[in-house]
Amino acid sequence: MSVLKLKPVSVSNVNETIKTETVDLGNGSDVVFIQRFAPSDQSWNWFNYLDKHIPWTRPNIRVFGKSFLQPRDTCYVATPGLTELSYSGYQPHAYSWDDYPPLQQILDAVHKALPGSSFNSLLLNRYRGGNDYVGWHADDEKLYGPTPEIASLSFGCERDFVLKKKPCKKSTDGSDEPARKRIKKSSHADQHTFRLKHGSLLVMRGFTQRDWIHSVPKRAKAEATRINLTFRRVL
Ligand SMILES: O=C(O)CCC(=O)C(=O)O
Repeated sequence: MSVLKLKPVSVSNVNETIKTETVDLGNGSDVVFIQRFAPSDQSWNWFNYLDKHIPWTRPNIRVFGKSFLQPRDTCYVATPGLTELSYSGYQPHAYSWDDYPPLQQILDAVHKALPGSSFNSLLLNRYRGGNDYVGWHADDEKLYGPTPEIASLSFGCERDFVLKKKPCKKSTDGSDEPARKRIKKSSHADQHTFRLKHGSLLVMRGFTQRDWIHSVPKRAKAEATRINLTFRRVL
């Protein structure tokens, strides 16, 4: 596990200056972490609205040829006309932003904090306790392009978000290391853990989906509900 080297900078949000930390993962990947993106009261209002009004579903998905109940609730919102999302044999219905007006308000706040961003789809996740989780994966679906910016907003129960470097592929000369690593040894850690607090925003950028996998593991002590909003841009 790494000791995070955080580079603090300040960006301007709606009315105030918020502290942003950037973790350079190496090779053109980084993570921006805003611990206090949304004030606590505002975040609880959003949590309560989403918990009650979103049409949560817990679909069956296919992993390694076997059918499983997805270990968290989900819902998908997207701008009309985009390529449809499909993962693990499941194609979610795309609801409209207009169906849930606070989502547009949240999207505007995220856009304001991340200049140049232009998200048009949102995957919502609800973890009803510590047994709910998301396993190791990368959001590397073709519809997001090679270097997607993915912004992940958390409400409710704190959970760990773990990023782990993808295992190296065997190269043609029998070495386990990719060529670019052999040329210049990397000083970057291979695993990072972020504690996702109520109202925090974590953004993965650059080649993070190509080179890293992430998960929110089970946590026996996480008894309460957590809601996560993951904004992406379908190209
Ligand atoms: O809940 C989270 O923080 C992560 C969700 C996630 O990895 C995903 O939806 O792909």
